[in-house]
Amino acid sequence: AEMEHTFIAIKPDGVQRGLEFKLVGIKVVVPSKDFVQKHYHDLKERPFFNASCDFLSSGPVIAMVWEGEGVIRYGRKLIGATDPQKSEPGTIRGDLAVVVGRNIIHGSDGPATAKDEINLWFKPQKLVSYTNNAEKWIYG
Ligand code: DAT
Ligand code: MG
Repeated sequence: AEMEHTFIAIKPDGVQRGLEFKLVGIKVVVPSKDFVQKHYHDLKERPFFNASCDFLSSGPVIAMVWEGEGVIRYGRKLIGATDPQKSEPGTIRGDLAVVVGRNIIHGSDGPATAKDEINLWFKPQKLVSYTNNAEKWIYG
């Protein structure tokens, strides 16, 4: 049987209903080892640096930029602790991962790293800037 592909798109109403944070960038990419060494540069003295870089460059990554007040801290809260064994139930790592070297998801740990990581992963013109229609009823 032939492998199928389907196109899925969130339509403007789904994007703008404003129930959560705003997704402003997304792509699927297989990053090179050289690239992920830049992503994890803060960890280069750590014993798990090389293994983490091998892992992150081992296949497709879905990279996203989310926007909103408190989104950095809230993103980390949803993701859970670095070690899935220490992540609360209900967090992504707590529910879906078992060991620290395979913790399935990354989130920037603060404003400075968020800025650096977004710059590394996305060209500015690939991020969208838009005003949610609901904001026009609040701010004019
Ligand atoms: P986080 O991804 O929660 O920001 P980190 O920045 O300290 O955690 O480390 C980056 C990744 O490196 C982490 O998601 C998984 C891996 N890692 C961290 N600590 C580790 C450890 N003690 N042993 C093995 N891998 C580890
Ligand atoms: Mg980190």
